[in-house]
Amino acid sequence: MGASRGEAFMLTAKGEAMDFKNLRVEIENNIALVTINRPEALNALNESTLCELKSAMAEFHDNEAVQVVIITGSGKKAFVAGADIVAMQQLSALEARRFSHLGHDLMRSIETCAKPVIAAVNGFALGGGCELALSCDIRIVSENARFSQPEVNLGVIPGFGGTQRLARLVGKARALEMLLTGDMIDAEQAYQMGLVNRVVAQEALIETATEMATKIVNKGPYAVRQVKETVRTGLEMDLDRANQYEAEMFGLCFATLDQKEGMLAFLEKRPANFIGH
Ligand code: DAK
Repeated sequence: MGASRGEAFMLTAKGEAMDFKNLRVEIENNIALVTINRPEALNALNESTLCELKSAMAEFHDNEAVQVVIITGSGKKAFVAGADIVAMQQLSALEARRFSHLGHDLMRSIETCAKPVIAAVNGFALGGGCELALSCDIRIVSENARFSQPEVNLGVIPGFGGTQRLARLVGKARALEMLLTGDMIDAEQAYQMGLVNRVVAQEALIETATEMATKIVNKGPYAVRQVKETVRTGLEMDLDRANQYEAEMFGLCFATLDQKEGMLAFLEKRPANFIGH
């Protein structure tokens, strides 16, 4: 695998080129930086962008050259200004359901991707853009980031999981306030309510996301995968079953060479050389 920064395509684990119309994918030091690139529509998500993101996530899930994914938007104004209203305007009920399923599949593929996914939110994250950020594991945002679920202004409800993930992340009352009023909140408000992890200056956004990604890349890849999987799966269970699940996952770590290497390296006072299994 070998696409480098600046190339508008990536190579799959099988060495095939993946060309994207609406995305830039740059891979360096085991970090994939995905930039949604539809500046003329403030990076709004149309069907082909959703499909391209889904293909990219499927590839990252399997490709060992990618250990962390960062998703951002092109330009300085918008992460993603929503699902594409031009594309949605004429949808029939059946087509809208299909569009919604496509969005749901993408968001779930981000949430269940074996690699951590960081949203680097560089401006408006509205509607589908907010939902995209919500499906990521960590949200680092610039000071000009703005979040809202404005679907009620358009006579619809969120269709990519916003009614569910927002309430799970920030609680029912805060989620309902955003969903019912469609009001926009700024980066600081989003930070205060636990919607985002960190607020940084716009010029420092990708650098901060890359620093965090690098930190994660240097940990044991098997353990990183299991942390994400165990937190996600555990949150969908009651506490007793979740703790049981954690015990199973903890036990499995001791079947890996990474556990032996990690603990030996600590005792030998040297950095660990993890191999990912
Ligand atoms: N879709 C398509 N084009 C968009 C867009 C969007 N979401 N947002 C912006 N654009 C386009 C604008 O139309 C404009 O295009 P031109 O007129 O230049 O051709 C260009 O981007 C620049 O935008 P503005 O001129 O409006 O820029 P401003 O700085 O004045 O305003 C803004 C920026 C982000 C505040 C404004 O553009 C805005 O309010 N945009 C719409 C935001 C929004 O409502 N987003 C939520 C979309 S609804 C479902 C599936 C999914 C969903 C719901 C249901 N089912 C299938 C059931 C999800 C819904 C949404 O995401």
